[in-house]
Amino acid sequence: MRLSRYFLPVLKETPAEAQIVSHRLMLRAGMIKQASAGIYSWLPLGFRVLERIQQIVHEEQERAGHIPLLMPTLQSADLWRESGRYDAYGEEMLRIKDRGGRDLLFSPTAEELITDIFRSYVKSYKDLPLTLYQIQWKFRDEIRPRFGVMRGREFLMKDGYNFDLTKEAALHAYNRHLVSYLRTYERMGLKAIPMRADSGPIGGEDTHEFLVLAETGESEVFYDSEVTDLTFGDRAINYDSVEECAGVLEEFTSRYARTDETHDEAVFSQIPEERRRVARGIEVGQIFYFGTKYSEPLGATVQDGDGNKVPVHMGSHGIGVSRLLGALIEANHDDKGIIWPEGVTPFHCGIVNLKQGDAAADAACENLYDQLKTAGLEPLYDDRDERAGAKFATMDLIGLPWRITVGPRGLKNGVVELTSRRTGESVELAPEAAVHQVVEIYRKHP
Ligand code: P5A
Repeated sequence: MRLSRYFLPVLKETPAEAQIVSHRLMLRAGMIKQASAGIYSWLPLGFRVLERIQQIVHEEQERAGHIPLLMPTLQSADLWRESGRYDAYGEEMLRIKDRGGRDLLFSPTAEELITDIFRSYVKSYKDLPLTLYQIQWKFRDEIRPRFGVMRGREFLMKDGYNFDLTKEAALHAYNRHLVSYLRTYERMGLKAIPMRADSGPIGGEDTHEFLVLAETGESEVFYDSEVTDLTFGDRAINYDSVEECAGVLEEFTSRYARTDETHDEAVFSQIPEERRRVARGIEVGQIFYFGTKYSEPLGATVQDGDGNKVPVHMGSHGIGVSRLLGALIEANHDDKGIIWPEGVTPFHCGIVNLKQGDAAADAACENLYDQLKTAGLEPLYDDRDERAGAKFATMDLIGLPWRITVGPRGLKNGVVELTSRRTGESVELAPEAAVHQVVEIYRKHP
């Protein structure tokens, strides 16, 4: 992409309404624009990151054997009356009437609708296990939408639902989701810690939230510092193996890590004092096992091996896709702007032309641009007729992890400069070597 032809409405001023750094930077970097309270338009740069996050979520879900589909945002109230949640959900549910006076609602979650799909088609245990998921907009009429996309009213969620014959099989699905979520967040360059939580209006006893530690997080959390040392890494996992998935769950959840809703001071105080931590976190996902809470009232049954009709065991599993942008920026920024991890960056590499209109500089930039694109990367070339300082400020603000700077002086010596946004360190290289280095870096972040 050439910046001169892109739509990147960066702001010079710090928006007064934004209280936390991620919200400020998303507005300043021209990623989002508030449409009304808690509802945002996704401008091109923000939309790109949103898409990259979705791509990682899809890849990791499919790797775990989960199947994507898409359900509507507007749902009939009747289905929610069947489960008993139409009244129970309260003020957070946006209720709508159509012209025929029928009650609709904007889906805050989709346990009812997916259960209706399931009961319409699946009749035998032989079709199990089954996990279906979507990435779709949700609406929750939060009392206090705030912090930009972090607590929106309209927000993008990955929501998945597992259907299993037995409780044991459904708990395997729970563990499988835990593993796939660990991988998903790590690929984005985020450390998200599973913590025992409360299930709220979704229901069930077994539930973990995934929290990214951040001072601006809305949840108070209590944990054993040893949990922050754990990483999943690139180990191979067989998602069909009950033992392997249970082993990962054990490894990642046996130490104390809880949100304030489930915190138990008596248990916490038994951890050696130097390992006890009280902090704040951003909830970027949550997994649930709730058994037959929806399958029973909605009649989602299958025939088991003995020919008996039994309600299926279910769980649901959510990732806060749009909230993740806020969490990523809270965890990756400095006073100049955002610092995207390679896994989610909107463009792989910036190209800054220090002297637009200089024949040698222009030609070298065009060459770099073509070579990066040929290698399958997406560069952002700042080809505007602007001062170098302004170009650097824009690149630092939007946070591309790598920048190649091209100027007539360097070119006379046959070099350009490759700079890491994170460390600020630069190296001088021949243009082809700079391209090679960037390509190598991204080979590790497919
Ligand atoms: C699991 C999937 C559920 O709704 N039903 C389907 C279950 N879980 S949840 O924890 O309530 O939501 C899943 C994730 O969505 C994000 N989230 C939000 N993001 C932005 N703004 C909001 N107002 C908001 N509410 C929830 C969180 O990341 C949450 O973990």
